Amino acid sequence: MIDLYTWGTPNGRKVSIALEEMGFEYAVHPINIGKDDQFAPEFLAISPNNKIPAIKDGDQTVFESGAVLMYLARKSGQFLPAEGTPEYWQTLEWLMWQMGGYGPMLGQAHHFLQFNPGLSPYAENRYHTEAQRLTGVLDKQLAQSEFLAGELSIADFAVWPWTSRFDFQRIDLNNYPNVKRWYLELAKRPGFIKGYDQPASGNTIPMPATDA
Ligand SMILES: N[C@@H](CCC(=O)N[C@@H](CS)C(=O)NCC(=O)O)C(=O)O
Repeated sequence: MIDLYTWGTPNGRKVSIALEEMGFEYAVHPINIGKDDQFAPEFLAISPNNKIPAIKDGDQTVFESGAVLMYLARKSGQFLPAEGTPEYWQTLEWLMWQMGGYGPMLGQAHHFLQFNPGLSPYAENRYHTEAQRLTGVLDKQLAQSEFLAGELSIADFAVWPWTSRFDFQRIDLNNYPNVKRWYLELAKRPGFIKGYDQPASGNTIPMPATDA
């Protein structure tokens, strides 16, 4: 049994989706980041940067969602191709792209466009432009590949939950047909549906507007 410390955010959902898709049994420990649970000493002992998600597997703790996804892929032997193959490196490229760019930039887009609109036109423009650029990069990759790195992988688990916040980013997925195709295909999977709603509170996957 793996202990998952999480909240209903894109970074948290990456790991609950992975746990579902890999078929692990896990216990969810909600860390309400709106109520500062992430600063509790018991949680900081597992995740010293006071952020979800983190896991505990026996004596092993892992924080940082990219590291958690790699840990789970290795433990399950799934969703990360054999080490050293071109597909392995391609999976890590897109995982690092998410961890270093897509996630952090979209996180800022959420702050300025969704939570603090009107306060900083410069920041709103900067992060909206970056959200559009990054979604364009994703669209180009998905035009030539069903999933980010050939087969379904931890790279898709990392990126998809961020794409699902397209409304916060003021992104119309109809303008990115390959992203929309990939997003909707994954949204049908039971592992994504259940993993999206962790901690369980009745959250359903957002659907893009239908084409006019
Ligand atoms: N690089 C980290 C980012 C994690 C992160 O930003 N988590 C947010 C929720 S999505 C959080 O816990 N925020 C609480 C805080 O900053 O105090 C990861 O990928 O695990």
